[in-house]
Amino acid sequence: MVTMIEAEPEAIGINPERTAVIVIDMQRDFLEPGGFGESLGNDVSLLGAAVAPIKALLGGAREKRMLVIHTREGHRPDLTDAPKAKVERGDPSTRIGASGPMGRILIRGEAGHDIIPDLYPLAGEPVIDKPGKGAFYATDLYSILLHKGIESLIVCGVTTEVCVHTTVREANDRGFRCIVPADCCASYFPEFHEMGLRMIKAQGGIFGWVSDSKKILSALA
Ligand code: C5J
Repeated sequence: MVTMIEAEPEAIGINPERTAVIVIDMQRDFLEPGGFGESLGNDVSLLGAAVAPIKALLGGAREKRMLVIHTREGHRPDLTDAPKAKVERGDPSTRIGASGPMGRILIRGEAGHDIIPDLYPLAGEPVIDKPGKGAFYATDLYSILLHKGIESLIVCGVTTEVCVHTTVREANDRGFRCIVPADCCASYFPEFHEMGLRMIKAQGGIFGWVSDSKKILSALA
């Protein structure tokens, strides 16, 4: 059954049974003080705006029994999957792998690497641990989506212009229709958030469609 979702540059029809919601990197390391985001000099409070809309979106998606997938950016404790070019940036005392108040920064298994309590995955929802910015690179996301018969994605999370954008670009090239709910994404740079969304929907929707949680929820209801 096709559900029409109000979006830009135009409305898009999806089959909820063949649509997955992907929540990108809503981790303590990005949203809470003392983690990776703050170590890079960012005001992490700016990302909090996306939490309530994502929570509402997940409520509607779960009610519809849609596939919900979560991602976490991070690395192995021995850093063997972390490119030197990524690690060797910034002050060594706050780099990836350095010790912080939530454990080692951006390292799997540490408190900071985990998803914030408000959006914690439900049992059975796949969690994809990704070493890069895109959720398809060096992960089994593509095979999960293929095996589940997924055609369309609702991609949200943080940050709009980095991991959300990279994932949408990767997904678009793999043939998935991507809808990005604007209020369910956030950035440390509000202007990058705005521009990132504009880039997705420009040129007739070059990477996908931009909508918001209320429009998606009313279409699913
Ligand atoms: C960043 C992300 N910004 N999840 N990661 O490094 O967007």
